[in-house]
Amino acid sequence: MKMKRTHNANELEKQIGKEVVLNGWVHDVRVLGGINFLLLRDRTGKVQVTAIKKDVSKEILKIYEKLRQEDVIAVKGKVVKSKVAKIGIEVVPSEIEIINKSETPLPLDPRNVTPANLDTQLNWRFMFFRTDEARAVFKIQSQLVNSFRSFCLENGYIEMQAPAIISSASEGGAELFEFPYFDKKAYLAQSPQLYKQMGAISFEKVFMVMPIFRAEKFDQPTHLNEIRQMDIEQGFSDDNDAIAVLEKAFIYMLESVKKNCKDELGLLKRDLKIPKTPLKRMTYTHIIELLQKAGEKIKWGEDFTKTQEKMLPKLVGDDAFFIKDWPTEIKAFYSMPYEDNPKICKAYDLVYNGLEISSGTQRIHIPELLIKQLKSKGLNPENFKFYIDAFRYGACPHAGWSIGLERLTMTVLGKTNIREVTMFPRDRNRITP
Ligand code: AMO
Repeated sequence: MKMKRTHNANELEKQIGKEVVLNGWVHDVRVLGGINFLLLRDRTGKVQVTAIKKDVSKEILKIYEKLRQEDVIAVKGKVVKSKVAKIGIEVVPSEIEIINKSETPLPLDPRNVTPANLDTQLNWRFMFFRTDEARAVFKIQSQLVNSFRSFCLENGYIEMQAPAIISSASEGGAELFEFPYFDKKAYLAQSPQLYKQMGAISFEKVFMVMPIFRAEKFDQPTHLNEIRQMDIEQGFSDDNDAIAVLEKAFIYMLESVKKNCKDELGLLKRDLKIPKTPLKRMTYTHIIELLQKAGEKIKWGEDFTKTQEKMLPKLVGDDAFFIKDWPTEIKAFYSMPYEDNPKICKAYDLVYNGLEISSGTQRIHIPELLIKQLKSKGLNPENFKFYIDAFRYGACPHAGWSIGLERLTMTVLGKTNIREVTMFPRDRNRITP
């Protein structure tokens, strides 16, 4: 590579009349004879490089003939004002270097002239990343993760690093990926649950972002076998304290996307509305009544189907709301039951645009109660000894929650399949690329 970039495509406005070097890809090329165009793309945008036959060397014209979409190039040239180019600026080339040729035909057209179907997008992920749409989706996802981190750091949480190799289930036995670990069995973490609790009873306020793994066999547009969870856990807190923090974090993240990703939202034609706070706190029992009134066949004690979840915004009258006080039987073993009615527990979900994007509970910090709950779920307390014992030495009451990054991205962008907003989705049928 002879010519190193001096400017990005979006930095040319102040360079009119000057010579620059651009590095990037051939997004499009048109050789018309008298006048030849190429559209150079880099991570900041696209700029037209125009060669009029009478103004440029023969060599440049020969290179235009050779250029193909997605070739990697360097262009040296003068920045000039343009009446035809979209951004009002173009570059007249004095030298073009082909750094690396692309093969043809392309498996997918990054110009999106004919959009590829989802399977092709997933098979050719790196090529799909070159489309404007992918850039917008994943910039917004990056903003969501980073705003979660900023929220936590601004509010005094410590970032924890929880293990991905674990020795016992953290959410229930059925969905574990098991693998041999020297002379023992080990599992891929279903969540950082047990570890964030041990963090919170010592550091008080912790957060983490980590991949988690679920061996769920079904094939749903809302489920993957590997996702990223954004978790918080905090001491001296009950369910209502944790719900209040979840509300703040959620709104903070949406506002951050709205403020910092205007162009990306525009490109995706997404009018992101920030839900009004306080969000409604509905009880599980109330939601069951609403569903039953709407003609759904669901009994108290059952979880909602995804179709029923989709009906909820209309029934509740809001895009985002909490559902709290769930039946203890359908929530994880660590959920704190109400003292006066142990049939329900201090658990909560955040539903946004008809999908559960986050859930959490106040935790059981009393060892004997924890042992009882583990047994009632058919789990062996022996396998959880290190965790139960952690609550024997001054464990403060604590609560927390987890937001699924992919589900949040999906609902923020109004996408219908979680794979669209996952860089390299892992499901039952896909472990490549
Ligand atoms: P839960 O299992 O509800 O709770 O997960 C929390 C959030 O993670 C996301 N999520 C998923 N997204 C896509 N595909 C999946 N298979 C999948 N599984 C989970 C969802 C969900 O709301 N430890 C508790 C949280 C806590 O109590 O702090 C837990 O993991 O967005």
